[in-house]
Amino acid sequence: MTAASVEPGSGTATSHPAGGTAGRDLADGTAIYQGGGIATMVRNGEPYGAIADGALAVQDGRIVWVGPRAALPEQFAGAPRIDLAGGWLTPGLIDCHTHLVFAGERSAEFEGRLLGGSYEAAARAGGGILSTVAATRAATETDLLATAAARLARLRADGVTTVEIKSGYGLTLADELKMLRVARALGHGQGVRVRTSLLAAHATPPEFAGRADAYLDHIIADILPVAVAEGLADAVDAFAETIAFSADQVARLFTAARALGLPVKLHADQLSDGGGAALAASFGALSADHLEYTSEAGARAMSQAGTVAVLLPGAYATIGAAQPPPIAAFRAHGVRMAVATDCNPGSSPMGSLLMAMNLACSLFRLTPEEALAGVTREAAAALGLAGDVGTLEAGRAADLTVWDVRHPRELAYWMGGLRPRQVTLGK
Ligand code: DI6
Ligand code: FE
Repeated sequence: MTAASVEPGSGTATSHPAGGTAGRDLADGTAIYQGGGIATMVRNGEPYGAIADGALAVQDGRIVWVGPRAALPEQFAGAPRIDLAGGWLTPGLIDCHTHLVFAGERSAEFEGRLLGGSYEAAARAGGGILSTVAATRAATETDLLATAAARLARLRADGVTTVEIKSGYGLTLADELKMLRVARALGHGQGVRVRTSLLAAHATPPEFAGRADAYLDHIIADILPVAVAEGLADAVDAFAETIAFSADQVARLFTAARALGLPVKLHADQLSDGGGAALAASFGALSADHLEYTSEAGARAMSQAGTVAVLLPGAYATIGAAQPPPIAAFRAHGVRMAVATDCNPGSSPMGSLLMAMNLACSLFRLTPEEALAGVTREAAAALGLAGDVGTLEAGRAADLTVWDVRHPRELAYWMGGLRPRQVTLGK
């Protein structure tokens, strides 16, 4: 671990307790975390980038120094201390794939699958995504904000400080913008960074039934440019699948997105191998997500493009998928792996990123270190935020989570019930 320092700033770091002891109000904007371990998640050869007896200095919401406590520079001698009390400090967690804004719920579909139905059959019968579209169109912005805020609060109580939120249950200009405005509003005042993705290409809406290409034209001509002009979309996403959009259609959308300067991401190879991973890679996508059916060639293409594999064990478990993503191929080709909740009412009604970590280990055989990297360093990369969050290094935002655990592997080990002692959003 290289220790580094920068010029002191001024201002106040905000602390947002998630139950337990509140963070100190840092009147002069400076504080030193010490008295425990620091899982920096920096790739420095140490598991978890760990510093067993570490110190981390925060000024004005940014990390300005990290290293062994014994090496803390003299300039911090008088700064207030925050005692880790033998616990561990990690980066704030990042949920890099959610559909957090939606109305209604689909427990009947869940029950139907357990009585013998399938996810695709429900979608083809007009249920599935389109039933949530109907409910979301009918909901007011106020109602959507209230229900999504409650879901976000649960994620935050898990230690999440950055969350990606997709549209995709509106599928008209007005309703997609409504969803994105709600997502943006969630980023104000709840102590969480929000990144938005326009997922208008999630399903073909009823008005365009049988005319997916015409709907694609509408997205490209009417929805995408307005979402960009209004500053509501940080990325463009699509669902490439036999029950959704073809590779050619996705390519058309991605070409338009890239022309407007937006990065892309893709729901790829979730239910079948449609070459989605390689398609995403060919557009330099930030991430390709799901990937249960991705081929070896797809993994290789992702590695070459630097496209992050976002693993979604909640959807895998809920749908009862036939095979897990090709983790061995991702490892062999050096593909970066993130882990997320995919929180949505159909395939992954999951309200805990810690649970997603646990399932990624149990169901996909990720190591606990890979799982923690998957919700910190690699999740940041999946959102294009790698320089700012996801690791504990000088110059990064002081998004910090304090855990009463003896080892960082415990974050993936407990099946529910673990909560951080303190969650802080930096600047
Ligand atoms: N794949 C998923 O897992 C979610 N969207 C997608 O493209 C599911 C969305 C839903 O079923 O409502
Ligand atoms: Fe999804």
